[in-house]
Amino acid sequence: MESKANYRNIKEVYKIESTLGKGSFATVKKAKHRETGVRYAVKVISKSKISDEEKLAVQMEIDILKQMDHPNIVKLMDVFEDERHWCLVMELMLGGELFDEILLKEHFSEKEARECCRQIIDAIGYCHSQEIVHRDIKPENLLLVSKELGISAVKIGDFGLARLIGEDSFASTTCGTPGYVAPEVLMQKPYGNACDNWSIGVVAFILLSGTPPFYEEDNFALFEQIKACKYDFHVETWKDVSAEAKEFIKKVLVADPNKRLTCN
Ligand code: 3AM
Repeated sequence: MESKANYRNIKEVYKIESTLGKGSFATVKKAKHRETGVRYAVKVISKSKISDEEKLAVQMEIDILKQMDHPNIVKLMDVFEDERHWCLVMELMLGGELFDEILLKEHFSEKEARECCRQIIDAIGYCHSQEIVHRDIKPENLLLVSKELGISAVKIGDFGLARLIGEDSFASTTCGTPGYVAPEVLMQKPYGNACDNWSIGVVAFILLSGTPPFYEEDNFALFEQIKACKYDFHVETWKDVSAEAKEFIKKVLVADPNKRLTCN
């Protein structure tokens, strides 16, 4: 732990401006670098609101983000820490979450969906090459560069559940978000990075059709559907989508992680 005397004060370097949004234990604010005038997003995490275990998770997220250097991953520029907070200075994403764009537009052209998925696949392929598994790919964690570019310029914006795993090692914690979680994660067996590729398949399915592949009000029923890999292409919603796009989905939404397409 750094001594108090070593704490750098974020307000000396950045002018903190409006609030961009709030998460469960973090607030994201807009900030301007006092010397360069460049604007950033600052994620302020209050230490008092989280458990010791969650503090370790934040430290893990920071360590992983510091290591990441990819055009489709929101760049962590700097970290300030004092007794009460962590402040993560990140690239500012002005387009909001892919999630809100999906709610607004319902579905997208195949060209837009392809460009968006290509960028997510590039970013996740990079994570996997660095032995990092993200474990929570979903539209809420995918941020858009600007409103103008829409879904064709996307970056991964949150690494809260990411873990380091080598090629031969596995994670075992059941986590993620119900509709996007891979069958092997639900089966409580050790799993590898292919769980991210499944979630990319779910996102691709939603972008192409405007509907989720797996949906049940009740989580138990939803998990049974996912484990059985039970989804179909409704004729009406998929009628304008190419055979190649459906083929892609069929190769990614595969229950056996060893038979699933990899990012490569
Ligand atoms: O509260 P909402 O959902 O509007 O999109 C993120 C979320 O917005 C936003 O901050 C809120 C809490 O996570 N956010 C996160 N990282 C961001 C970034 N790098 C960001 N907004 C802009 N740039």
